[in-house]
Amino acid sequence: MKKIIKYLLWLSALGMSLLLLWFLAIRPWNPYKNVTQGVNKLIGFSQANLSEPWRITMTEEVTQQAKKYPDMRVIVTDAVDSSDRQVEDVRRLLSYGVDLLIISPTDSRALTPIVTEAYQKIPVIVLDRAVEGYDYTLYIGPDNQLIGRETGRYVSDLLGSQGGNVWEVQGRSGSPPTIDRSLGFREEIQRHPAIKTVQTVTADWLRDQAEDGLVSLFSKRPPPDIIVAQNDAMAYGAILAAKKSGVRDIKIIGVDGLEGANGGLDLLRRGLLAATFICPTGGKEAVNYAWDILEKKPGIPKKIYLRIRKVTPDTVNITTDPYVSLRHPRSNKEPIRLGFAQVGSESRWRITNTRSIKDAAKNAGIDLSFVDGQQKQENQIAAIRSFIQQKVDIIAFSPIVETGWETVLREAKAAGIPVILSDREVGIKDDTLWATFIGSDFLEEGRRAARWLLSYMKNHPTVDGQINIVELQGTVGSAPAIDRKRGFEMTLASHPEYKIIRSEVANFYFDEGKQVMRQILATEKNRIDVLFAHNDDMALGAIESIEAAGLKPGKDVVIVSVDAVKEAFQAMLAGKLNCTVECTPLLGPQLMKVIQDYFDGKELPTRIITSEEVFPAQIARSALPRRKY
Ligand code: GYE
Repeated sequence: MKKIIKYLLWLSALGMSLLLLWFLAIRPWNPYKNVTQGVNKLIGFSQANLSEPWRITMTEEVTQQAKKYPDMRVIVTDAVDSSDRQVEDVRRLLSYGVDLLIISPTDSRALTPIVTEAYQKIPVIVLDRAVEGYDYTLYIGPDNQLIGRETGRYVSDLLGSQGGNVWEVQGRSGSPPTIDRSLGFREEIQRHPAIKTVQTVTADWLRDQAEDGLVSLFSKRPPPDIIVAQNDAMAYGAILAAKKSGVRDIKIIGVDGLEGANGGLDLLRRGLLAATFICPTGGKEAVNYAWDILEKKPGIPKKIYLRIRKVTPDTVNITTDPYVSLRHPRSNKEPIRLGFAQVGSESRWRITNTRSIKDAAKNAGIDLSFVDGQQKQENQIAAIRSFIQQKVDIIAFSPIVETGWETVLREAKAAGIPVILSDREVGIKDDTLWATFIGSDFLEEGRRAARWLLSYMKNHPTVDGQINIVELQGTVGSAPAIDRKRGFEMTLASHPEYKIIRSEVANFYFDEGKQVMRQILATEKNRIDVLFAHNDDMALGAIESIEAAGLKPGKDVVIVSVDAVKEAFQAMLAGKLNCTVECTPLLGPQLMKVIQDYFDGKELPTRIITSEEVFPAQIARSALPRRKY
């Protein structure tokens, strides 16, 4: 009997421990279980490391901002700069049941797969270092190429026409900020042949590594005129190295612009730095958007590029947003008065865009003065001038072309009226002339059209392997025409069998698309394999001419276009169009949100890029019911 009882006790103990093990296996231990009980918005924040001052500031911003939201909690993990560790961190956060993930990757390539996995389950905000592809809800970060270009511009200002030598201190090699800042810097420097970048040092964003690397370089090479460091920590390393090596009269430039001892602003005030670029961490914005996303607010963009600002010894004590000081007081009672100068009504896209802006202004209680520029830049300029005279609170416009706006934008700034660029950008370097840009990444749209074509033609080869392309361009000098063409050509550049045999302008119009295609068919009829149209309207017009010429659109001629309007889906269902790349015209709600954010005193990012997809014909039927335009 005793033996049976002993045996049963053993058995139940074994059973209990197996149950416990199984339970722990299926529900890993969650140390935050009690503090997150009943919390509606549980955010997981996976940070790359907590050793860099900039990342410590980012994490503080996230935790502080979250406290402003009643039922939001944030769990922070520190990957101590290990990608493997960070992948584990994300897995653990997912197992805790977080509602949204914010991640600042250690390494873009290494973290892309786990970010894609998380994105299939919950919304994901990627902060600072981008991941590859588009499997995330929102990316927030600085425009690193812009930082590089701005640094290059300041170096050329400092050195003047006689030029000089520059050393570049780079962050971790292969990381997107390192690549993009260097790309932008060299793009700018190469415009000044007298300036030579004679040395590059890699210092992984760390002060010590920069200091050691530069001390050894100073012992071997004559010192340069300027050292450009890709963050302030490395710039501080350069300052210490110069001191140690007895090097004087050298100018050092950094990036980040943090407060605190030996932070960029402190080094500036002590006259040790020639300049730095305030680079917001995005922590605050990430939490604000996490809230909006979990509240299912409309108009969540795909990318937000935060505004950077150059700070020099003369400007280190001036306030932040250049527009803050210009904003004239408003009594809360009056509705915000917005002046909007539209391009015209050239396409289905444009007509939808106009409706979206008018409806959103009404819904937001914003008093809208709307002018249709009828495809003429002078009409838009005249409209902006009349808005300035009417002393509206804010102006927004869709620049028909990239150039010719500097004068009128300076007039608006002088009048203290902020300007928002909607849909299209201007080709002006001085980004203090507008408060922000909202619209699409046209370069990426061109790349997407070409990527789709490459994958499609693999399964639909031409007889001779050559692929002859006809391109219908939008308005000459307009941002979408310039960048869609560049993105398309960039992606096909390494495929010599793809040839653009004719490229003609049809100004985004249906009729012009039809007419120009008819002219092209007259001479090129049997040589055309593909039509790339910069918008659906021109493609739909061209389809009629292709049919009239006795060819089958979508079969004899493969057609890819941009916008993704409803009529393009119908053409795909009819087998006459093969693919359309989305470019959303529904910018109204985002524009009104940005205007309200502005008058709520929030600092606006430099660029807000909308979220978009690609629609090949085979998914047109399932996608059509969800289409809003
Ligand atoms: O693609 C086209 C419209 O600026 C993105 O302009 C817009 C373009 C759009 O005419 O249909």
